[in-house]
Amino acid sequence: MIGTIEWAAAGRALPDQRVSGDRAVVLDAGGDSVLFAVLDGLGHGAAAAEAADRAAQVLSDNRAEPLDVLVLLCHRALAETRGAALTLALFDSGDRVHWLGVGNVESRILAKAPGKLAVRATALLTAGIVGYRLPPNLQTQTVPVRAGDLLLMTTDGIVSDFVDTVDLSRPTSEITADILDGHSKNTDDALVLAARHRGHTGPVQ
Ligand SMILES: [Mn+2]
Repeated sequence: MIGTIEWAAAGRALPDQRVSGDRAVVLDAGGDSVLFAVLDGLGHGAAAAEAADRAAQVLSDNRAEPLDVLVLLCHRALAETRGAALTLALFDSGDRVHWLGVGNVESRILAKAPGKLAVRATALLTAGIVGYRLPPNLQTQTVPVRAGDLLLMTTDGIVSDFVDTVDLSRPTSEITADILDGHSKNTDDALVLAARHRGHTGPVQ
């Protein structure tokens, strides 16, 4: 738990590699806001991990900055690395998620709908590589969320056919473990992060 948010991440390196170039970052951003980030250093192995680690440090050091500023700071810091894909998702104190991504880390918000699961929102993917080439416009999207909604962020080592298999009633630790087990590729590092919004009114469990 961080603030009112239950979260978990599961990941693993490409088979035969010692380190993963995928990272999950979770930061208290102040003012009841929580910043989630998923990074995928280009390629795999130690050089990918170094790019991801540098970006994670920049986010930690500048966590209260607006999302587009964070992307620019990471871009600068990663100039001498091989670069990374990066998606940021900020839960604010007003039941909203703000997100911004460069490259192919996918983010979506799943919600309970009568009799089924609904995708409330999917983050736009913008082409680019942090550290090498940013898209011309860094446009943060804002999505309203309700208590119980689940944010899922996945690197491209996860096949996105997992969406229909998610059981929202289960803890995030089980949801992420299942997605990693059943939907990861053998050709890349893989990471999935899940965060469940508990809402800001009423008792927190
Ligand atoms: Mn990858």
